[in-house]
Amino acid sequence: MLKNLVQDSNVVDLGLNILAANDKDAAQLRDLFHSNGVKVLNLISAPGTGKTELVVRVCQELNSRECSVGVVVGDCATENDAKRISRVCENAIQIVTQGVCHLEASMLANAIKDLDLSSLDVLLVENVGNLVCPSDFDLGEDLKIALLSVTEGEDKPLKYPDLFSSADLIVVTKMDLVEPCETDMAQIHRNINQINFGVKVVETSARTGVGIEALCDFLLGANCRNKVGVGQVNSNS
Ligand SMILES: Nc1nc2c(ncn2[C@@H]2O[C@H](COP(=O)(O)OP(=O)(O)OP(=O)(O)O)[C@@H](O)[C@H]2O)c(=O)[nH]1
Ligand SMILES: [Mg+2]
Repeated sequence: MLKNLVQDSNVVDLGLNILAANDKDAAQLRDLFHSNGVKVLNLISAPGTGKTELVVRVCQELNSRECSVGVVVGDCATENDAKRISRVCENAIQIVTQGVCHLEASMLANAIKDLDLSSLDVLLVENVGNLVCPSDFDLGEDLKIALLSVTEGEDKPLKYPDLFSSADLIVVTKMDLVEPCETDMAQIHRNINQINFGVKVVETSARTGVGIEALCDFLLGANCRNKVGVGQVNSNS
């Protein structure tokens, strides 16, 4: 029994050490992003929620507003997502985590080492598809964005409270599928509010384009720790 307890506390210590080391790396990244004036957005959701499709749409919208965008995307095993994104973004970098279920600040730092951050207005980070682990690992981002598709079930904010309660923004995806899936949108909003009262929610469909402009308006105008007034790129153009 005691042995088990000691083993358990060692595990806890190791976990805390990993998170503390990540927090240190993330603080350095945040300084780097701040000094280069780039707004960094960390997109987190279950596999298949529509992160990559949304990133593609957001890139297209931001390109049309003359914002300079970079993307870093994490995946356990493939480079598929970066290939998709590179059609609309010349700065698309894939991190293949070899099975690790989340991105860590050190992985992001390594991925962007050859990127000219000072030339970017926005850096989108698509995390590995997972509703649990990514939310523990700070990446030095300005906004943590949780995605929830209408196909996943209304209860996901309640089942994964760590992510949804710590998100600065929640993006509902695949709105074009509300009717065929008979999704109860009012219930989704009630569950989100229960877990993160008053959080900004944007409803989108990457398929139809619904909500993409509103999302980009929010992203550019949202309070930003790293750069004040990226939105001016839009309003002045
Ligand atoms: N109908 C519909 N399908 C969508 C939408 N967005 C994405 N999809 C589809 O959903 C599937 C998964 O989309 P992805 O963008 O690859 O999802 P993801 O969250 O990036 O997935 P992982 O990177 O594997 O975690 C693909 O078949 C997309 O075409 C949408 O708005 N509407
Ligand atoms: Mg993806």
